[in-house]
Amino acid sequence: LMCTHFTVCLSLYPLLPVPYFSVVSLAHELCASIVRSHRETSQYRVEELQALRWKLFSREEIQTYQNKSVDEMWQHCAIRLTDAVQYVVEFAKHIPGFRMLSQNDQIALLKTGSMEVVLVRMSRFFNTENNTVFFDGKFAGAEVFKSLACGDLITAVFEFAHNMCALKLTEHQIALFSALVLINTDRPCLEDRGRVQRVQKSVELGLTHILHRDNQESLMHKLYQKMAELRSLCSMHMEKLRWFSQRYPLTAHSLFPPLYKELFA
Ligand code: CLR
Repeated sequence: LMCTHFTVCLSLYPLLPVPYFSVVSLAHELCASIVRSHRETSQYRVEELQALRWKLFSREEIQTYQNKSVDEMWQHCAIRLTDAVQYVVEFAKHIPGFRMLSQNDQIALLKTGSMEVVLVRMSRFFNTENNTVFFDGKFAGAEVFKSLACGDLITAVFEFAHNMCALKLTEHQIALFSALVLINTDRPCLEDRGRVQRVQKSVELGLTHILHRDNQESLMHKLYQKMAELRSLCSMHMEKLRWFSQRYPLTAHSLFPPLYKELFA
């Protein structure tokens, strides 16, 4: 195959008499790049996280987090989240077709999608046996985040992670699903929706391909449901952020990482 730009090939596919095998091999290559990009940007391998499961915060350590002031804890979490977002940006750059989009469209997709992908990725860092998440080097329960004063958001995020884990997705499936969450034509402020749609179609084809291969086509429907849940979680995050910025304008303005402000403010 002489074709290096997958999306062009896939969008031409209905017009050209392309043999079925070459469509499959394109989907296969697209999946391979997305899976590789996911692996290289996922910070920890699943086995590594599995091995760290026994590391839990002590009572004293939990107390220390709970005794932090609201703005201190927000700043701390904003830094951790921004770090995670940076890896998602790196992941996005290697989704075939993403870099062909205009700079504005890349930013528009990341602005709404990066937090959603962080939440998808959170399920890899989550232990359903005790409902804890890997945070600051150890596993933390929801109570660790008490001083953020947004218990409803934390409860919803933990519940989402728990339900995501119940789907028992493979690393391949998580990679393709993350790409689909990011490349979304429903996002506001897109300049060239048509081009985004072509990339989206190719990622969709890739996900369909691996679900078919894994004999789990029924997952597709559940994943679309998860996308709707992600949307409401992220609008809740934005709402909390607005609340916080009103109450603590100084912290929000001068102590949040620039990328966090740029993407969410
Ligand atoms: C998600 C997967 C990333 C690594 C990672 C880093 C930071 C973690 C995040 C994961 C999950 C969600 C998290 C976050 C830090 C704070 C945040 C635990 C594991 C909680 C939900 C608090 C959100 C607070 C906002 C309202 C500021 O690869």
